[in-house]
Formats: sequence, structure tokens, C-alpha cells
Amino acid sequence: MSEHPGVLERLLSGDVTALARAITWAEAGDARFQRVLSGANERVGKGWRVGVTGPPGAGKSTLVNEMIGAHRAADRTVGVIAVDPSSPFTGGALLGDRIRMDGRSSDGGVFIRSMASRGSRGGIARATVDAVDAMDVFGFQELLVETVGVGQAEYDVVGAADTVLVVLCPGAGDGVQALKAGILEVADVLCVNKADLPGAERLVSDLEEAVELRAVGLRDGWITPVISCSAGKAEGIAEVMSALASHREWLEEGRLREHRSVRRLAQVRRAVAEALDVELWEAAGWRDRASHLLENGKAHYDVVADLINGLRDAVREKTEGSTKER
Ligand SMILES: Nc1nc2c(ncn2[C@@H]2O[C@H](COP(=O)(O)OP(=O)(O)OP(=O)(O)O)[C@@H](O)[C@H]2O)c(=O)[nH]1
Ligand SMILES: [Mg+2]
Repeated sequence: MSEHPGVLERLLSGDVTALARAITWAEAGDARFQRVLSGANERVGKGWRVGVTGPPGAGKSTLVNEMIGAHRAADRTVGVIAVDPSSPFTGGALLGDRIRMDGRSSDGGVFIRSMASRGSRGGIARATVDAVDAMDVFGFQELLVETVGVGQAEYDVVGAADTVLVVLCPGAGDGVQALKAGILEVADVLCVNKADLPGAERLVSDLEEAVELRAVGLRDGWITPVISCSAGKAEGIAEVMSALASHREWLEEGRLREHRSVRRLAQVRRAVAEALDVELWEAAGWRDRASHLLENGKAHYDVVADLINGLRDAVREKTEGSTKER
């Protein structure tokens, strides 16, 4: 019973303006997005999701651009979401694509959209995964998400992917030890970009050692490969693509279902948390109650306890009530 059957139908028929609209709704946490997606649930999961993360300036966008090229050369369609492109693609190879965002790409097989985490209402992870779902429903075969790997929200974003590609590069003080904890753990494929720069070989061998010591990426027998490339020179791209394809094959040999259901569950959990926040804080009057209690000198944890206990009691009453009715 969508209020906007038009958008869903147009999305399914390959209209990019409908896709752009749906993503805008996803970004804004607009309820119309949920209706569109619910109407196309069976189409979610057809595309392959690759999350690309790594420190700022590692060359993620440059590599993503090369990946787009490789997919297009093989006649596969690509949808890309770039989360918080710092200094919007400046210096990166996607610079030329910036003006082609929002689906106005001259190549209909490519769709690139950037998303700002600051502007979006609610969680960026929820908004981004929703946006990728929309590109999936639209029918893009390859779904890429670029995010700067720094915080939990970014890990949540790449964690929702089928394959996580972590891009690193040699440079001041970033030995393996200096890498932000967590970034190696999420990697299904590790890529040392800027292989043309000094220190790249050292970083590759350090990473290989870390993988051997099983400090990173060992999951059910998948051993994270370490690939070096120079995205800026379009070198080593085939090796990166082949490592990604191997991970896909490995998942498709039997683990994909479980892999995805864990991610789906996390997606539900994030959406529940976000919806509950709105529901309780706004609709159920928690904001007013909380500010009232604070004004009366209650400590903030006592306010929290008051609210949570109140909720628990309400749930209990409801459960007991419905048991009695039976
Ligand atoms: N030497 C060298 N420079 C590269 C290579 N690939 C990318 N770069 C340069 O590294 C800089 C950062 O590239 P981006 O692709 O924007 O990096 P990014 O990881 O997307 O950066 P953020 O999105 O800002 O975190 C740019 O100046 C690129 O030209 C490479 O293979 N070798
Ligand atoms: Mg970038």
C-alpha cells in the first residue's frame, strides 16, 4: 500500500531519478523509503556488495574508480556510494565524476552518489546500507561503498558488505602497529596502494606477517590476501579484482547465507534502535519527562533509570494484560 507506487515502479523499471529520490529518502530517514523497499524485498541481495575502507588519502577513491573501469570492461553495472568524501574527491581520480553524481553519469551502467554523515538524520550506517539496498533493487550488479575507516559507524558501513576491502598505503609512521585497531580485523582483502612509493614492500611484508600470525582476517579458513597496487598508475588492478572475486567464490561455496543473515540482523537492530529513539524520545514524551526530571535536580543516570524502568513496567503490564485476556 505504498503512497508512492510511482517511485517503486520507476525504480524497478530502471529510472535513475527514482533511484536518486529513494536514496534521498534513505538519507533523510524518510518513512517513504521503507515503503518503497518493502515493495521490492525479493530484489534485495542480487548485487554483490564490496565495502572499501582505509585511512584518509590511501587512494580509496582512485582505486574505486579503477574498479568501476574493470567492472565496466566486463560489462557489469556498478553503483557506488561514497560516504563523507573528504574534500569532495579533490585529488582523487573521481574528481571528474563529481559532476556526474546523482545518476547523471554519461555511462548508464554507473551510478555514483555521495552521502554526508553529518546531514543525515539518524545513523549513517543505516542510511548508507539503505542506499545500497536501493541500488541493489534498481539492479546494479556491483555495489561499492567507500568510507574512511575511522570510527564505529564506518565499520558498521563496511561490515554490511559481502566483501571488505581495506586500502592502505606506505607513508609517515604507518607501520602495521600504527594502524588504527580494528581496521585490519574487518579486512577480507588487504590492498597496499601506492606501490610506486618507498615503503610499500615493507608494508606488504609486515601485513603478510600479521596475516600469518593470524592477527588479522582469519575467518572460517579464509586467509586475507595482501595485494599491492598503484591505483594512480592503474597497475595491479587485475590482482585486486581477482582477490575480490576469490573471496566472493569462497563465500558462494556455502557461507554466503549465514554471512548475509548476520548482516541483515545487524541492519534490523540499527533500524530498531533508530526508530525506538524517535518513538520514545518524541512520540512517547521522553524528552519532556527527561528535561522535567533534570530541572528538578535529578542526576542524569537517575533520569535514565527512571525512563528505562518506566518502559519495563509498561511492557510488563502489557504482557500481563494480554495473558489475562486469553
Ligand atoms: N603515488 C601514488 N599516489 C596515488 C596512488 N593512488 C592514489 N594516489 C594519490 O593519493 C591521493 C589520495 O587519493 P584518493 O583516491 O583521493 O584517496 P582516498 O583514500 O579516497 O582519500 P579520502 O577519500 O580523502 O580519504 C591523491 O592525490 C591520489 O592522486 C598511487 O597508486 N600512487
Ligand atoms: Mg575518497
